[in-house]
Amino acid sequence: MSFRYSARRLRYRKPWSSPACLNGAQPPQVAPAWQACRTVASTPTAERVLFPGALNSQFTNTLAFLRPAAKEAIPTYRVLDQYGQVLDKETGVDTEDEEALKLYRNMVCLSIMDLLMFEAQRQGRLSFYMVSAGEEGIAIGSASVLSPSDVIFCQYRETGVYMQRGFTLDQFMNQLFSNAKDVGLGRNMPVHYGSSELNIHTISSTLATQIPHAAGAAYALKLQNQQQPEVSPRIAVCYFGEGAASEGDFHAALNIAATRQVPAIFICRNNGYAISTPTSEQYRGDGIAGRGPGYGMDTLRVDGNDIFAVRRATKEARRIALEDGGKPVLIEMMAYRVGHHSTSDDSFAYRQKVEVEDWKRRDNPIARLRKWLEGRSLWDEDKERALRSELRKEILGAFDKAEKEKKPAIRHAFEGVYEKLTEEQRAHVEELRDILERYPKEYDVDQHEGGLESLVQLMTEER
Ligand SMILES: Cc1ncc(C[n+]2csc(CCOP(=O)(O)OP(=O)(O)O)c2C)c(N)n1
Ligand SMILES: [Mg+2]
Repeated sequence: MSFRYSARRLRYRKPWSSPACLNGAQPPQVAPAWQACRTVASTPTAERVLFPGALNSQFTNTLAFLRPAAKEAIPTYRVLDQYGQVLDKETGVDTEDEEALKLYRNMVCLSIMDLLMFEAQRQGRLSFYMVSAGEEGIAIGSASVLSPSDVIFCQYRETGVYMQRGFTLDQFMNQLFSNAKDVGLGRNMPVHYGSSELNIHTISSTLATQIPHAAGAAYALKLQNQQQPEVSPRIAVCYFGEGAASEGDFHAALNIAATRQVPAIFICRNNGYAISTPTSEQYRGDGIAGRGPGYGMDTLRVDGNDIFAVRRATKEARRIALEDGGKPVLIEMMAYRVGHHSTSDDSFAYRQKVEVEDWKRRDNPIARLRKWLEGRSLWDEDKERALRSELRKEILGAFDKAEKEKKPAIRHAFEGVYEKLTEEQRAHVEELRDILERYPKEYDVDQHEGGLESLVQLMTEER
């Protein structure tokens, strides 16, 4: 009975119903299988399976398991070789010289800021910091080809995305010092930046939570793009490490993004480590890119040390992501985490110094772009020295200003959760005020904007 029903359904379905298709001819090129066919089953004479769960699979009498280990690894896309030479002279580099110089400036700026802030943490002037060393090209290159209206979700090692989008040195420093000018009101730990003006969601330490958020945002954008055809379409872009891709959230997010066909790019930074855990202990497949086809996603692996490859890949991914109203794309960007995981980590406890030194010497996104610039006579040692000294001054200027600012008003610790303070919160405010008044030597409230007065104000305003 069910067979007859299925056969009848097949007759009405074009082009899946064509005898050529059922007899094992080339699969039709029209609508993707998931759109064309939902509840069909096979006929006894068919050479292809039309089960709802595995569409268009050919029958075979060869017992052959898929053996991924016997397959070639997914290739890694490059535009430049490690000497800064263009590999395909005909296609060349689609980045103007001016633009390349700006990208170089931002990468150098990020690397100097990283060195200074890492040192500042060691001096006890900051509580925490995370560097991007070796991964500057991924963040800066990808952000440089997105639309400013695209919505971005970062992990925590994408400071370059913020920098490329226009987050200023003052804004970085205000957040790092948790001062009164921090747009996050001092509520987050350092490097957990956020910017609604730049369409970048605030970073959360909890790994992988940003991935389903991005899939959901992309679904909202898909609807918005459909409903507002007069507005330039937008996509969601999500960054995460290969370690975060071991979380359940990664799988749930990519699957929902694929089944809903949302306009999103998922950018995995594969830097070889999740703190002390090497990739060899995270997965057995071909990296993170190897998972893309499993979700039915267009997928690419890119050399993250090559900023031109990163840019071209991201640009093309954005085009694909907007195809047919939405199509998620996965890109795995390969780089090596040159620095320690964070200021709380000493990576030489779990990896050899020589391994890091080797990578530093072998390949680096900044050195590679510099070689290309030098090859075009756009750069030299004098320019390098001048740029470094100028940037160092700018960063230290912002650093000094931010360090001198007051801390945020204490009232911000209570506000912004409920529209009005709850009774319990009011009791907490009173309790805190009492403690701060009783122990003035332990708690220097004057370093906070408004001192104790901000709590008094909060209680009177709320009445
Ligand atoms: C849910 C969760 N589990 C564990 C941690 C602790 N943790 C913080 S960063 C990190 C490693 C993440 O590695 P990866 O995603 O590869 O990013 P990378 O640091 O290499 O840039 C871990 C395990 C966390 N923050 N959240
Ligand atoms: Mg990692």
